[in-house]
Amino acid sequence: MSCLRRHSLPFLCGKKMGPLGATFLTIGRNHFTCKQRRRFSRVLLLALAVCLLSMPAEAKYSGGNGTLAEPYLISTAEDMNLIGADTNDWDKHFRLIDDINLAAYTGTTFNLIGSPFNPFKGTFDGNNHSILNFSYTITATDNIGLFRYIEDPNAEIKDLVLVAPQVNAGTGWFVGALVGHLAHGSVNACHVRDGYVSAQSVVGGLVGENFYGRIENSSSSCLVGGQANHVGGLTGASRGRISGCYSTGEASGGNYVGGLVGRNYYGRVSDCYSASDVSGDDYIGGLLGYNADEIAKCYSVGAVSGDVNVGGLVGYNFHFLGATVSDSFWDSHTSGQTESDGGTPMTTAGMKIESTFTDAGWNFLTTWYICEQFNYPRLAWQTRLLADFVCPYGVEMNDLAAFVEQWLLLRLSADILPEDNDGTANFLDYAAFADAWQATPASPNWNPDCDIAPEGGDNVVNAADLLVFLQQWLQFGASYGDIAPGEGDGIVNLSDYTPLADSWLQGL
Ligand SMILES: [Ca+2]
Ligand SMILES: [Ca+2]
Ligand SMILES: [Ca+2]
Ligand SMILES: [Ca+2]
Repeated sequence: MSCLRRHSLPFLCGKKMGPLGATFLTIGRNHFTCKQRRRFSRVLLLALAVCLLSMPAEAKYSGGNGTLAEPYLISTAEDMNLIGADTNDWDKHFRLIDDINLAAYTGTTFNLIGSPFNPFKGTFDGNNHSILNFSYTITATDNIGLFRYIEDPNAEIKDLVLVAPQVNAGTGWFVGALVGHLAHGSVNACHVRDGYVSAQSVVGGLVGENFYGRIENSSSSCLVGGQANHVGGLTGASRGRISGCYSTGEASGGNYVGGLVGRNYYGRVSDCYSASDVSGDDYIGGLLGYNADEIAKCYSVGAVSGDVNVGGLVGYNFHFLGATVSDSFWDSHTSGQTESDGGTPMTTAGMKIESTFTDAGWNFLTTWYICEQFNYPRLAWQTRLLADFVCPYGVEMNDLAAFVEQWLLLRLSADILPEDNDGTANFLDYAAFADAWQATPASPNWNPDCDIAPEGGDNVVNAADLLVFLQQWLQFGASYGDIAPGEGDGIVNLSDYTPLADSWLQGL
């Protein structure tokens, strides 16, 4: 067969060519031998293949590639809604890089992430950002939450705030604002604020069911309602680990209702508290409705009401199975309950004294703190606002009064200790100063805070610094009031008033 006959389109030298290749070869046909053309066509095909392979894949989300090192970046509501649309991504890693608002999605329009048949196995790092207005309404489906179903020991949701989520799953089971069903994975430092969650059974403000997973350093401020059983401010039912968590708001349902957890089948609940009001029929407790394992170092203060097995802290504790409640308290006044199946009743005043808790082995160095006589204990991770200078918690009249006292005061350079300054130079500061005497940056006893003269320092602590120190001895200067700009500028004035006004009545 002659080359020219075989050359007739669309077959060219025995190979089927696309229109592009045909055009190139047509141009060259008068100048190349058939062998040359064949070689040329091979090179062209190879070049095309290389071109196609080297084209970047269609960009997904707002960047990243879904690995742990380079998680997919989520910066918009559309990005967030894409995760649930692609089951292939449910073992990938994600990071939120901006606050996002999901108000555009109502009913069932938002794509929930993970399913019982295809659980989410990846990680989602909220990066301390917020997701606002997540809402989902459905009449009768189980496992509902922003993440429907998580199942993997390494799956993790962390550092995320859900603001004003609204979830109503009708007669569905296993429902929480953040996670419906959490199997083996972990939820760490996640918070629900001003939420509403309603379903039939196993309902929690944060997580519906904790199934051998871990919930740590998280909180829920929610109205949580179950038409039937297993309702908790934080989680409806738990067979896992819960620590460093709290709930506020309201939990109401039929049986097994608790301010924090409706029913604890298995696992330890420790260093937690509930201020949620609780109501239901049977197995109703301020912290836990029904406990079958271990509760330690917890307290509750919410109002509790029910018919049978009602307790200020725990409604029913399954002693026969070895279930325990240790070093835990409830406010026998605010709860309206003098009885509990475990725990120690305490007056409101007693609940606001640190020694009540430290005597029971609570850790007020790293786990808890308290505004004694004003407030109940809080978890150490609940950082106080910058302008919350003095007790009680929150930016209120006492903070304003303290601030006014510091008005126009200068911060003393010799106020070295304590670290957050006490506004005066006294023996405490002198001790630090003496320790650093004659030091330079090369010395083991160097402390740059003691190099206070000349202004800006001269890398030695000597007589010039001592002179300034003595001038400030027992003087009164600014301490906590200097909170702006940045780390403070040495004087308490209008720029410090701004953050106070901005956070007024917050953190209470
Ligand atoms: Ca305060
Ligand atoms: Ca001082
Ligand atoms: Ca100096
Ligand atoms: Ca200032």
